[in-house]
Amino acid sequence: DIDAWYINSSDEDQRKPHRLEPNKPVSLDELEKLGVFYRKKSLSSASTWYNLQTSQDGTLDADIYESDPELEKICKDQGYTYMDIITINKDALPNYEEKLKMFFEEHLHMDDEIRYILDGRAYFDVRDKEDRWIRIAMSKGDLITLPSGIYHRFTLDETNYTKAMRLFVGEPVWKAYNRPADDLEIRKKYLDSLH
Ligand code: KMT
Ligand code: NI
Repeated sequence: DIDAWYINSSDEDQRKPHRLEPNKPVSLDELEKLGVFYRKKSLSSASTWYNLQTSQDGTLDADIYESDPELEKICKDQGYTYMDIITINKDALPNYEEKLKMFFEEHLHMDDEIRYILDGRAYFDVRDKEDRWIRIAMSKGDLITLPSGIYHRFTLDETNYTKAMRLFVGEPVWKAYNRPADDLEIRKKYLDSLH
């Protein structure tokens, strides 16, 4: 019921699932221990949500994001004061190829990366404690928070299209620090938070 798995390191197209054989799924619990907040729209029931850090169980609806009381509540509770929308496909995004390449470079940020998928699909990859890649499948209605200091990357899947809301506490800072960024205080802080 959760779409996360360890990936192989083959050089094949980054947009492919890259599952191990046999598949090695990753649970919500394991993601939570990495500080990854993943609010997954249930595959089986539109009104059921798996939720990590809070006990909210309301229903987000990506079709009414402009006036969704549940989204408003999350923003209020979490202090998200900024939001914008990025459409990632060839026609909609200027410098498409270049940006996709940037997104797929392993990096970290000084702030949490918060994304709410409004349409389409995509993958976020995060490093676990042993430095292995975990791939998290995102689709319409899913919300994810990657903690500041975690190494991660982003890619479209084979459908080549996603539309995502980017949320931020305060003024957005998009700067990415490509790996290695181990000397940054935020990286040390993140590693400390793991135990
Ligand atoms: C990032 O910093 O990894 C991104 O912004 C990914 C693309 S936004 C869906
Ligand atoms: Ni990022």
